[in-house]
Amino acid sequence: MLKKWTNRKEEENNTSEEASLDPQNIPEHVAIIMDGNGRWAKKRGLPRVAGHREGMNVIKKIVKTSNKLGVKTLTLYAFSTENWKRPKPEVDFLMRLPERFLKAELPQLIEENVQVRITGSKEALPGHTRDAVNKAIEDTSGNDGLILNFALNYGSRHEMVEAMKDVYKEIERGRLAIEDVTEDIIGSHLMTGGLKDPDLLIRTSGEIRLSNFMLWQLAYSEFWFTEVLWPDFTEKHFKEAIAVYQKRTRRFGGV
Ligand code: V07
Repeated sequence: MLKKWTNRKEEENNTSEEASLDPQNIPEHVAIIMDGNGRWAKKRGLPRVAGHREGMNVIKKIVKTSNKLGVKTLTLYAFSTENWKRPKPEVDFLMRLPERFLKAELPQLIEENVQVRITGSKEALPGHTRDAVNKAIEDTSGNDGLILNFALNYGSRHEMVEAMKDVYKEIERGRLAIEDVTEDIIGSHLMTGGLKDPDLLIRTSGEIRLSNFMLWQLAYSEFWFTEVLWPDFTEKHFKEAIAVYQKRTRRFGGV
């Protein structure tokens, strides 16, 4: 067991050069916790919001790379239900980022056949944020390429509570029997309903935890953590994560 772990560490560390990827084993759904934006700014004596802005600029590169590699769904954790506790000026700034991002990128996203989606409660968002996001969803609803799914005002336990309430309601209305509640039924009532579970979770900035992100959906996913701060994250790091994923999931002719 210890030997296996040692081998695995060696393999995973041996990816510093540009990773060569197996096009047959690209993770279909990659989820990313884009952490370390505030820390990136602090290191440079800049306000936290400068880190958020820089972090936003990384997204377009990762979308491009995902498209190129054939990733089908990219979920990005943009704002958690806990993030409302941050200072109001920071929250106000963050709530302007969807508009800023979409103003700059939506035409390109449409061109690249990307479908914009949101996982999270849109009701609590400021009107200007909700409008921008709804427009992007609508304008890209005819596309059938990469699903770019922003987790926005998202919290996993809240999502599960809401899913269970929905299921209880169906039972109460006599549309569903308790005996017929399955993992699939619960899963379909989550905000990620139609999406496949992530194959790979990436978290930047050295924190080794889930922070209430997709607890149900990540049950069988591979996890890849890096010390790299999100604004410093590049295509190379993304490919490195996928290379590690491929090493871990490689099947040697068996099933
Ligand atoms: C946010 C930039 C990335 C680093 C992490 C936190 C800050 C893109 C969006 C976004 C959301 C929805 C949408 C289009 C773009 C975003 C927030 C924060 C709240 F439809 N980046 N980004 N939203 N950050």
